[in-house]
Amino acid sequence: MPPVPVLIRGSGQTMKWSRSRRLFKKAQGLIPGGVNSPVRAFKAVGGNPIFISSAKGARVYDVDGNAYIDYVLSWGPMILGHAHPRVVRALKEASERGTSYGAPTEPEIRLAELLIRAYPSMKKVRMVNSGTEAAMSAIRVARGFTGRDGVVKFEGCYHGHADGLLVKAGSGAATLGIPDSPGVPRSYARNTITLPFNDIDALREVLQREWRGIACVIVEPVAGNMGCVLPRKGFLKGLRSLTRKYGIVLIFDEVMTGFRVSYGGAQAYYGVEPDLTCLGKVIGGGLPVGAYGGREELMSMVAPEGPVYQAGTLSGNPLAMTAGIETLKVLSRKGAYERLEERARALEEGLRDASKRAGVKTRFYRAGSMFCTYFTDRDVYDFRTARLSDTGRFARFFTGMLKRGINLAPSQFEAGFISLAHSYRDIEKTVRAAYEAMKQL
Ligand code: KE4
Repeated sequence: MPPVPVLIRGSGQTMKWSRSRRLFKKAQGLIPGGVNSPVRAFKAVGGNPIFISSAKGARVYDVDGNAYIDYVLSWGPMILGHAHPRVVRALKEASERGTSYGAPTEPEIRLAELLIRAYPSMKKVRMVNSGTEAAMSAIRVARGFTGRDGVVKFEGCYHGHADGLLVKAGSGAATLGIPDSPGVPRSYARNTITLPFNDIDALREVLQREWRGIACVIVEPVAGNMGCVLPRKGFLKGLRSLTRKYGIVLIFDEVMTGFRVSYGGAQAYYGVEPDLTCLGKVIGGGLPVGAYGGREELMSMVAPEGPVYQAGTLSGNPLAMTAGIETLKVLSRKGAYERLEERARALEEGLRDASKRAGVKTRFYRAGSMFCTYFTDRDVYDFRTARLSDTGRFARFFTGMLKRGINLAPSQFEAGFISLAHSYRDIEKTVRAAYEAMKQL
């Protein structure tokens, strides 16, 4: 049993973080930046990250005994809430049968069936161990299938850290990418064209000129890595018709939106079918997982059926499959998404009202149970407009919420998430904390 956590102490003034501070100092001597993924280091919001010791339902508990209502949810996977009894029980039973065999297992078939049933655009699916692997592999399949090298992505969309995707828009009309990180060879970056999200005219113009060299267009159908940016009416349908016209593979990166914006992801939510889909997060129930799948003629390219090589020691790991299967079984129950929608709507209405009463200009965007509050008085529809948000104000808001026992994503350019475990009381507490934190901005 996790340590019995101390309840949220008052309005937050008594919140102590001394053990987290000590652990962070120690971690920094052993792990780059003290974390195993950069955003966790709180660099965008200042201060030291809180070290989590346990989690249950809608709450996480830090090593100093503080409790927080959690809207990070491990960056999306914990849609049932933390340590769901059904998932924990199944994992315990599975781990007693061994944790990995390096051989095919029945749970891989069961999860593949659940994914293919939920995503009719996927006729076959391959399990991998992260969203990065899913996106990297899907792009390789698109290149193998088309014999072309070029990739089009959109500014502010993140598809994992494969070299060819750590690319920013080239200067001027060239549009050819330039590396967005040291270590990415220019030769890789040159194959990637980066365009503004939601700008279908820019895509039309580039494809008219460059289509012969473009293997795929990859997009987050709802962009969750620059906050939460919704596709404009016609954008996704425009991607679909332009890519079809030029024989270009359309890849929906639904690592975040899959089973999040609806059980069938953004493609069901917006009614646009891609050629390949990347999944992750929710489908592993909190264990390392990714998947990519799509049209038969594309997926039959994948080794050992076809010539496009891709492999993984722990791909289809029985524990990750088990956690994923149990998570999707709970999500497929009648009323699950209505419950998520009701709570997400209550949070949206509450936060909009809190910012109005506090006299703070914000823009709130939501797709299903993923959302973002920007500190700006202008509409946000791409990376340029997202960056107009006052990140200093966001940082102060983030800290004010943390002190009041609310754990938000430590960056203005991340999405927040709600789980089935969040109660109306949790939402009320969150809205009250938001009003108090905004008043102090
Ligand atoms: P991973 O390799 O982190 O499993 O997945 C990469 C990825 C791919 N596609 C989308 C749409 C994603 O959102 C992600 C990862 N999301 C971030 C959150 N912004 C993970 C958090 C982190 O990097 O620590």
